[in-house]
Amino acid sequence: LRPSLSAVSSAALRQETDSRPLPPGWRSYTSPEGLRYYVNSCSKETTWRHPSLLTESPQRPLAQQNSSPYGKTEPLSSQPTCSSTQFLKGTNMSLLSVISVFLLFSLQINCVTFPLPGESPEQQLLKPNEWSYCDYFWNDKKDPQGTTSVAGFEVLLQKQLKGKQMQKEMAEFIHERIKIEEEYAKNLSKLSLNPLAAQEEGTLGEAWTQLKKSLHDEAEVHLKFSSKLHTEVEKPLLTFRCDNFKKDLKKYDHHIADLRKQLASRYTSVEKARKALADRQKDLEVKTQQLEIKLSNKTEEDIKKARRKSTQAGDDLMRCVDLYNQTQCKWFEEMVTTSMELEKLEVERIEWIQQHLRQYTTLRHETDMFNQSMVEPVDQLLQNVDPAKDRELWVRENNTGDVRPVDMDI
Ligand SMILES: *[C@@H]1O[C@H](CO)[C@@H](O)[C@H](O)[C@H]1NC(C)=O
Ligand SMILES: *[C@@H]1O[C@H](CO)[C@@H](O)[C@H](O)[C@H]1NC(C)=O
Ligand SMILES: *[C@@H]1O[C@H](CO)[C@@H](O)[C@H](O)[C@H]1NC(C)=O
Ligand SMILES: *[C@@H]1O[C@H](CO)[C@@H](O)[C@H](O)[C@H]1NC(C)=O
Ligand SMILES: CC(=O)N[C@H]1CO[C@H](CO)[C@@H](O)[C@@H]1O
Repeated sequence: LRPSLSAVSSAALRQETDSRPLPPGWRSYTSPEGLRYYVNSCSKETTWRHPSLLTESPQRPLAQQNSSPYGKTEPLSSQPTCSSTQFLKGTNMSLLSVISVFLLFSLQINCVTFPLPGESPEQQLLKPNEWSYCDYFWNDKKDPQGTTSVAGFEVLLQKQLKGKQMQKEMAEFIHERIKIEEEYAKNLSKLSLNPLAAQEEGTLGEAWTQLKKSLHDEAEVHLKFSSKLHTEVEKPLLTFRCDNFKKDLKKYDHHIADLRKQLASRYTSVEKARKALADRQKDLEVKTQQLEIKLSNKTEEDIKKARRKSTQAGDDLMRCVDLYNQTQCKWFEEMVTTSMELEKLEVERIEWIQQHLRQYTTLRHETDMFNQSMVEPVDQLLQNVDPAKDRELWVRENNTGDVRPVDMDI
């Protein structure tokens, strides 16, 4: 939509050809009707009048992002302005031309108003260099078939739900790991009680006995490992955010979705009001023309009435845009605070999991080291195995006499 001609002051028409140099920060553009208007990219002012004619405009307070309902948030590098329309504030343009420029500069996608690329001052990221959630999910995302679209916020929520699921699956995985360890321990201690070769004797017998005993100790170590895995890894992974997490997400979801719905309904009102204004303006135009060519004997009164109705329609549109604006601003603010909250939650989740997986490797490492103490005695006894000594021992106990036979006397 273009600015309607009737909205442009005649002053603007006169200044169309103004060729005086522009003060610093100002650039001039041409509307589709060929009218010149001016934009100051620093102060974000827009005007139809040559900026050298403007008296210094008062400093406008920018929307401040001071408190978040979800707790402390990081300071944002640039002031979050609700939308491109904010920079129209404080200019001395007529109401209708404000709306016109608002429409000229912007682009509506799914009822959200975005600045036209290249038409308005560059937007700064709220948190530059951080790839923050609050900067990158303003658009809706089309699914691959292009049939339905998902709100950017929805994408963030899906990430949260997936993260929750991954955390649950990791706990399950650790549980399986624990089961292997427990079964292994059970098998080891069962085997250590096995009577096989219990009757081996001597130094070899001692080493063998120690080896069997070591299996039992080893089993203990694995049992300890499995129980530590349970309390120090599995349980924390399982219980992290188990109570209200999904409910909280739903709350965020409903809140943002409600604002979007409100925005859509206000957008519809704007569209209606815009159409009504166009109709009124056309009516006024027709009546004026009719009077001029004396097609009808419409009186001045009729024209006045039509003009009044047109002005009223303009006011209506203004009011609708303002309401739309307010809702979009609210949505914007909630998007920023909530997406930053989700960002914080994700950082916490990742750090929590990292911490507990580290605990896993520490425990695992400890279990590996156990062997020293368990196997060392076995090693020692094996070193002491001495066939000669064993023979001596055995012979001592089981000999059947060392007196050898001699020749028979006659
Ligand atoms: C434990 O022993 C059983 C057979 O008694 C075997 O099927 C299983 O795989 C063993 N488990 C481990 C972890 O060694
Ligand atoms: C002009 O007004 C007169 C009465 O004042 C009426 O009789 C006539 O029909 C009107 N003409 C038109 C074209 O409306
Ligand atoms: C847009 O909204 C802001 C407040 O949310 C308001 O001050 C401004 O005048 C609105 N602009 C229009 C064109 O209604
Ligand atoms: C050897 O002597 C020991 C101790 O007296 C005894 O327990 C063992 O049964 C004997 N072995 C044989 C093969 O007789
Ligand atoms: C898990 C475990 O029992 N590790 C042991 C490994 O062996 C050293 C001594 O060599 C013990 O101090 C550890 O407790």
